[in-house]
Amino acid sequence: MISSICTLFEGDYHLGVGALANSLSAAGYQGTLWAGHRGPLPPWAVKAPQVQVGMHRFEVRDGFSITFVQVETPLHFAYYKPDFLDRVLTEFDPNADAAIYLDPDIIVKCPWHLIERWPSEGIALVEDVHSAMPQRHPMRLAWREILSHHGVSANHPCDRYYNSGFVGVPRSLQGFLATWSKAMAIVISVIGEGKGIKHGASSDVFHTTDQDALNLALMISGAPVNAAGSDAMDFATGGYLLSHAIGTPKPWRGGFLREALRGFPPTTASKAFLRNSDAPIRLFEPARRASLALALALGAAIGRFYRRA
Ligand SMILES: [Mn+2]
Repeated sequence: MISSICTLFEGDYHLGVGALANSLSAAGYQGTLWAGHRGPLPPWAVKAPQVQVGMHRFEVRDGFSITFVQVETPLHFAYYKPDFLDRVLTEFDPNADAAIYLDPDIIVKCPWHLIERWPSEGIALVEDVHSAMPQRHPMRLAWREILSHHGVSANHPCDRYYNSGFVGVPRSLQGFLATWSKAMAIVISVIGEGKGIKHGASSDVFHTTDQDALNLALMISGAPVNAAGSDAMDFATGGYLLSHAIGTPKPWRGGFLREALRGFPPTTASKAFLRNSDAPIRLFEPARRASLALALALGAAIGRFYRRA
């Protein structure tokens, strides 16, 4: 089974893309990472030759390259995920059996073959930090009511809530992407355009908007899910598949010491990022990397005796 992978980034999230690519390289990935972006190429890839209009190819190592795809959409990138996955299957890699989207703040920790077959005959997903969301959870009841006002029924039983940072879709379920986009359009019509990924309070009917839309799409479509637990993104201990640096500040911005003194020691995902920041793609000058590593070690030491409950 051939799974083609993609990500989306802008601004300094290119540092996350570089670390993701380094981790994919270590995992033994062969092929292309399709990286949609707004704005300039990353500083570490400025010399990447143009292969088509709006496309630049950067060789990570033998057999693995990143193709940067200039994306023209006014949408917040979180809202663009299903469209970009659809482009991978239709436009970029018509021979792939599946397309996998990974956020640029994710690191792959396991051998590639485990990820590659994950979307076989089901949507590949990881449970979110708070993953229990029973079928008749009050939020699901609210969602069903809003969808019914839009003439959409969402009665397929779901009892888990999934993270939208990693989504794998087999070609046989490509139609799921349209359902996700449609759910997104309904969410946007409710909360208004131009909003980021977090909206209002946790109790708002739509809070993590693109992710809520993903979970709505599962209720609408009844698509089979190939899920791993929240440990698979290092939200719980014992994970070995992926590491996801959710929230802020992102690990490439440092601040490990300051955060540790606020009671938030460096996360497993921050450590995974730094481990993958040097080869084959060198993301930082040695002095900068050393200072990040030192702050991370000190932050972790502080965290051994001082942390928020
Ligand atoms: Mn993320």
